[in-house]
Parts: sequence; C-alpha cells; structure tokens
Amino acid sequence: MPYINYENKEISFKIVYYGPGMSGKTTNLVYIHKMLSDEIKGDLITLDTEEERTLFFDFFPLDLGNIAGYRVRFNMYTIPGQIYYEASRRLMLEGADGVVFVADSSPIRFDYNIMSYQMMEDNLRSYDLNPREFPSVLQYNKRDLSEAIELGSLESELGIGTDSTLGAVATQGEGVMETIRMMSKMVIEQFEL
Ligand SMILES: Nc1nc2c(ncn2[C@@H]2O[C@H](COP(=O)(O)OP(=O)(O)OP(=O)(O)O)[C@@H](O)[C@H]2O)c(=O)[nH]1
Ligand SMILES: [Mg+2]
Repeated sequence: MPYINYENKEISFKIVYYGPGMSGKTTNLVYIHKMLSDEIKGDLITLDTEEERTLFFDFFPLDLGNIAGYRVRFNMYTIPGQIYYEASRRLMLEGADGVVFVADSSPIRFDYNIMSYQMMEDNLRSYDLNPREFPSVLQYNKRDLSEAIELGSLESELGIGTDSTLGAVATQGEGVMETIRMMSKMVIEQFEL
C-alpha cells in the first residue's frame, strides 16, 4: 500500500527494481533519472562498491504531479543483486507497491534469473503479499547479446503469465521508459483513494 499523508495531500508509491546481480537494475535507474527534467526529480543516490556493484540500494524520488488533488510521488529503488545480500533484498521490498524484475538475457544466467525470481516471490510472501497478484513487470534486459534467451522462456519455467513482459537494452535506453510506464500504470490502476 502506498504511504498517504492526508494532511499534506501526498501519496508516495514505492517501486523496486529487483533481479540477479549484474542484470542491469542500476543501469535502468540511471537512465530514467537522466531522462527526467530537473523539476520533477530528486538526487540519485547510489551506494556501491568500487566495482559499481550495488551495496545497499540506489534511490531517487520522482514527482508525478497531481491526481485527484493529491501530489503523487514515486520512490524508485534498486536492490543489490549479489547473492549474499539477501537480507537487504527482503528489507527493500517492505512497503513496495510494485516490482520491476530485470532479467539477464544471457543464456548462462537463465538459472540465476529463475532463482532470483523465486526468492523475490518468497520475500513478497514474507510480507503477506501474493506474488501472483502483485503489480510486477518482467524486463528481459540485454537484448543486444548475440545469444539472448527467448522472450517467454522464463515465464514458462516459472509458471507465470506473459502479459507484462518486455525486452530492453538498458545501456542504450531501449525499453527502459516503456518498462517504467507499464509499471506506473499498473501501480496507479490498482490504487483507489
Ligand atoms: N550488453 C549489455 N550490457 C548491459 C545492459 N544493461 C546493463 N549492462 C551491463 O551490465 C553490467 C551490470 O549493470 P548494473 O546496472 O550495474 O547491474 P545491477 O543489476 O545493478 O547489478 P548489482 O547492483 O550488482 O545487482 C554493467 O557493466 C552494464 O553496463 C544491456 O542492455 N546490454
Ligand atoms: Mg546495481
């Protein structure tokens, strides 16, 4: 559920970019941040290691203007994908209103994508959320790789639907804005004031 401040008439949604290590979550966020005009975005905060692996999270706030007299804000986060940060990943999902799962299209990353997705579902369940009903978008990133996995192959393995899936090349910005548009539409549609 979004955080609603009735006094200040503000609604804050939390969007989390989830996925295995090195799939391109930070690259997505950096691109979105770059595309937005200064008036609507806050500073991008990235906490990473020297090798640019996300340590805790990346974050920036995005002001989406007014809906029904309420100021709408999206707080955008990424999680750290590296295996040993499971506790941080679970924590980042607390209070989330939607997740974008950034998968790596490299064939050798297939099982890693599946494992990460299943862990995400477990983590959502730990907050009493039903992952099959939770607003989520599946982005197949790195479509520029010569041997990219087929769109739909992860969904078949996971037994989930394919309606909110798209391809992307985050390093070139391809599919990045489409992904966040799909996500925000879902999140806002689910919400009733
Ligand atoms: N070929 C290709 N490389 C990409 C693409 N998107 C991201 N990368 C590269 O993949 C690497 C990892 O990208 P990040 O955005 O840091 O990945 P991450 O998911 O945030 O990784 P963690 O923070 O460790 O979980 C970088 O070298 C990116 O340049 C893409 O679409 N195609
Ligand atoms: Mg990262």
